[in-house]
Amino acid sequence: MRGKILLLFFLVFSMPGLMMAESGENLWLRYEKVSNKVLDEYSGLKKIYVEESSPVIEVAQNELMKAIKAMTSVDAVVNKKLAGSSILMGVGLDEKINIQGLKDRLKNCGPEGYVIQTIGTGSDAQVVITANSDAGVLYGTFAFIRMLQSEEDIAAINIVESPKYELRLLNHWDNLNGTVERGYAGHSIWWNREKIFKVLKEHYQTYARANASIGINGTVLNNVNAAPEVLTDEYLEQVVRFANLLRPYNIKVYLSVNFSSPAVIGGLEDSDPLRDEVREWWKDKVEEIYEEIPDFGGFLVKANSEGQPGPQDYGRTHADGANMLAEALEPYNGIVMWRAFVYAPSGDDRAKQAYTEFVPLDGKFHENVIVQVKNGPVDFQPREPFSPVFGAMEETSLMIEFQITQEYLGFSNHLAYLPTMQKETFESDTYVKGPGSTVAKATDGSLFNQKHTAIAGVANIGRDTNWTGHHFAQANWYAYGRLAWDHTLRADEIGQEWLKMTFSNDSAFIDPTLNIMMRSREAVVNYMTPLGLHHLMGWSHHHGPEPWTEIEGARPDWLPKYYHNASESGIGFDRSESGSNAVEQYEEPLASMYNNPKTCPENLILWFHHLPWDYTMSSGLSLWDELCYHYYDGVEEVRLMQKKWDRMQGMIDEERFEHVRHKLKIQSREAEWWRDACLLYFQTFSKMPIPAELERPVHDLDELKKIKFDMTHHN
Ligand code: BDP
Repeated sequence: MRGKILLLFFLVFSMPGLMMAESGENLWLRYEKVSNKVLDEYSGLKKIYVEESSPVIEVAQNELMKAIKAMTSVDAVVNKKLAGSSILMGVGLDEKINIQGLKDRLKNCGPEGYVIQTIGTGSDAQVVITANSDAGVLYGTFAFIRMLQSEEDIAAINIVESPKYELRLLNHWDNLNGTVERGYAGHSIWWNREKIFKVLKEHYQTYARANASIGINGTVLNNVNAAPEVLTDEYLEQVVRFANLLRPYNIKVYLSVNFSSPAVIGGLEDSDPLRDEVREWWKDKVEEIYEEIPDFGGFLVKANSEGQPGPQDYGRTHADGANMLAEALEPYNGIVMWRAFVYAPSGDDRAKQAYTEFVPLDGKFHENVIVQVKNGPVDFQPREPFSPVFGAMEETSLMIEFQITQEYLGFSNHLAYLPTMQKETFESDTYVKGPGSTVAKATDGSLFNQKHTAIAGVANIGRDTNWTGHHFAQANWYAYGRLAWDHTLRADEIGQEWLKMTFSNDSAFIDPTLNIMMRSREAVVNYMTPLGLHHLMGWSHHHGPEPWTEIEGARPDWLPKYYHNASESGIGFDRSESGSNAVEQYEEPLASMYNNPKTCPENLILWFHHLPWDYTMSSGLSLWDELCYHYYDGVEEVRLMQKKWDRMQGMIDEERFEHVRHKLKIQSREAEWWRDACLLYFQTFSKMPIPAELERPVHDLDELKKIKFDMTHHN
């Protein structure tokens, strides 16, 4: 009997990936043992030849050795000779080995791309990982490791890759006091940490490795609502340390700066960008930074937006402000990322304001300025049309900003796989240069001759052990990086990669789980803001539903009623010609298509139109009934997600399984909360019944209105 128990114990704990409790701290870099299926083949990876070492190459080499050891138990060694090595890595290999076409392939992979190629066969086979730069070798190495993790066949690899965007950044909205604006995974990993380096070095290395593995090459360390103090010695000292730590991973650091810094910390009278003294102050500050961080990336600026100071405070334009900083950074090849997320209290439709303020400035920005535009015209909603600024500024480098942290999609409580949403934006056709002028092409340099191409994602990273609060939120970090590298990748293929590395290579696990992920974002849209509704969230926390909220003294365009306009006459924001005419900012045929409710895509219909409750939808249902079905579908989908997930028990470690199960339970409850709050509230205007075949709401409207959302558990 005892023997049997021991055997069982042995079997359970020797099975790769099963049962061992996992916290998620290693992200997708777990390096589980590969299965017997590929072990033989992979065990041949014994000798590594490295052409010219450097700190970056050393990182790549160490990672590879560590991964091979963990996955195959082989202690790979560095071989001084090219001949007989199983892996050849480094820059300049094309000079040493004769592979037909390699030089041409290297020409196609730009400064940070790579070539991975197998030469020879059988026991003589060699894997070559080469590039035009050390960074390219680093990315190629991680790509190769990813293949091993996914148990891909490595007998005949032939890959040429190059990133679509030059600068691939994370934006951390981290405050110097250690809190994270819109962060739901604990406090800041950067600021207000006691023994910053000694204890946390490994932690930072995981951060750096994870980002390098997906091609992130820049990180903004502090909140766009920037404290001027970040530019004081006290904080710059820390920035220097972070820069040193991240450099071998090819990650540059950037800072968000407060436009009033010259006045606030420099003691100047004001921060007028056209005053010499102010310009000098910035030049000196920039020089000071570059003395310590020669590869400093540059500045991110939120100006004249939501109360932040900016050039308009002095009657100057965004271009005046951006160009002043650009001049200071230019000698060092630094970049200014100037955000277009602006909205003045002018009373004009908020969705129009970025375009109204920025498009007239096209061509006026210096070459090292990139205008950073949120994916949609309002604010990271579960579904928005693309921002009409994309494609409208041909003479300016434009970059897209996505939000990875789920400010409006259920925080770290809801499973919402975001690439399906991001792909929707990338693939939206702006028509600015005729059909096929997608947002991706309008930003990656293929449509316009942008000086710089870049992309930013607002990070969902915090001090939680699993980094992102929800295990599945790690997928959004991972996928953002993969899409920043190549926006043509499909959301499902990225999801599959991530699942394999993060959980298991077993298709019995992957297929249903991928299905959960792929349907999750639409579920959130349905139970929160279907048919183009938006911003129905509580006005400050942005979590639960508060379509009814009225706050004395608050800006109307911060409140849900401004957006949904529900009344007895109907619901929706009229942005057609007869309303705010936001449709006009889009190129034809989009402008006409959006302008007419009959041709407007129904998933955006209430974004562009105010329609009566009995308006007939393409399904033949009334708008009210259609709305009800969408809200109910959203809830049903989450229940289905729960059922599918429950069946995964035993296929992965219990710890992560239970954690996700618990989160899904919360999501399911909150989906009902959303559905009931919105429908019961809108019903007070529509005065129409919820279709009889649907279950009855589980809440009471008056009770729901009393819920006071408590943010303290979410930060
Ligand atoms: C909004 C957030 C706010 C940010 C702002 C921004 O609610 O916290 O400061 O975006 O992007 O979504 O600047």
